[in-house]
Amino acid sequence: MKTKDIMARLQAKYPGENEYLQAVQEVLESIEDVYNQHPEFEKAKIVERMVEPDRIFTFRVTWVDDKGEVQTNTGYRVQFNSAIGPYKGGLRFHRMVTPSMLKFLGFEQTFKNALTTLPMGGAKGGSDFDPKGKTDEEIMRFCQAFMLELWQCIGPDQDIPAGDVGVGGREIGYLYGMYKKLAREYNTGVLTGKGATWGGSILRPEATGFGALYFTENLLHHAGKDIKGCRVAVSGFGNVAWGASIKALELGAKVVAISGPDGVCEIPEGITKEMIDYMLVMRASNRDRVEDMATRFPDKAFFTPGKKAWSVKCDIALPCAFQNELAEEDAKQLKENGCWCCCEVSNMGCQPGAIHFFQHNGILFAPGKAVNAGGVATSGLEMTQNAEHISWSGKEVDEKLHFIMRSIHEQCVKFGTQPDGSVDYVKGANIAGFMKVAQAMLEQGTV
Ligand code: 2IT
Repeated sequence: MKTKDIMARLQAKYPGENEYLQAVQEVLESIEDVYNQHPEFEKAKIVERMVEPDRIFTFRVTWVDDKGEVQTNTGYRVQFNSAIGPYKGGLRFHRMVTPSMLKFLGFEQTFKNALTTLPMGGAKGGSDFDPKGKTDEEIMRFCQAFMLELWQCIGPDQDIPAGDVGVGGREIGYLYGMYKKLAREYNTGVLTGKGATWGGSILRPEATGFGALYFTENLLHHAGKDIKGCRVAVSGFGNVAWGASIKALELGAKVVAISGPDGVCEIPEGITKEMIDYMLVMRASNRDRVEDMATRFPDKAFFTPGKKAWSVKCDIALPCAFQNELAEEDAKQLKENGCWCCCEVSNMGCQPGAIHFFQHNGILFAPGKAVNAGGVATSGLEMTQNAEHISWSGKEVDEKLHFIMRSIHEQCVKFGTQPDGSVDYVKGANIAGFMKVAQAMLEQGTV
């Protein structure tokens, strides 16, 4: 297998699908050497099959806004790979959603889910619906219209969606309500991220952020460092940034920045519990503005329009917002400002140039598919609880999450340790995930 040849073919076949091509390139580069040591993979054309989704559903979603105007969006579900379990992955509602974005996310999800130690295949879905400025009623009507089509594609043993950007507990509630009505199935295991009183797992809302900090602790420990007292810059203020901020504070770090599409809020004395709670209010308002934090806490948070979180002095950078949010220039600025570690929490949050810069300048770096896997892993734990008709305590879920993140770190170290003793976490995560999926595909024959 030659990455160059496969990429040339995919570029010709899917011109302009930049996020998808970027995600595939990153994985193929990492696994090429290992792959070529396995002639049985080459014979079964594992890579050629793995880069193509199993299937993609595309559907029209029509709904009526508060003014009585008819609105039309496009909905998708990309079922990427089912080698190690039923399709699993979130739904993203964002105005920029395209098939390329969901293909990149479904592809990443396949490897991430393999790392969790749980039996889940990879999928992703969503819509170009823009939640910004929408009322609660509009969100509900959109979710119901979306499920009118989606319900036929999903099921607790086939495909289990969850949240992602623009989809949280509120949206999962509306989606599940409509699913029950259409399917006349009352199995809560068809969606994860549900409310705690109707099948949701305790700690699922926090799990992506908590897991990211547990992974960061493992990585720092391996490098002989400690998170206590570190200044942490977080991008975004959504569900993931919220969970990461809670745990960073709990572990004795100081969150000195959060950001939004409008700019950055610098918080010199570190974020407080009250401010973290306010992130939930900001998210529920659908205003998509981080400036609201500075308006609410004028003595603590200082807003600068148009700037990113990476302009604030920190030790550790945690991208928690969107793909490609951290460019090579940002990586350089972080280093100039003394940053020595970046754990990518968003999916593909760092551009390739930024990752190369970190790796060549002695900055510890770990990729999203390892760092953020605690979210989907806890979704897997939610599925188990639903299937057994039980619910675990927060303590039980947290212990399992700790174990899973430790195990993901160990897999990265196993497959990513370099001759000089340093760990290439990108290689480690990609090879570990790939080997598991490839082996399963091989054993299941040519399908
Ligand atoms: O990117 C992700 O891993 C998620 N959005 C969570 C997916 C899930 O099924 O919980």
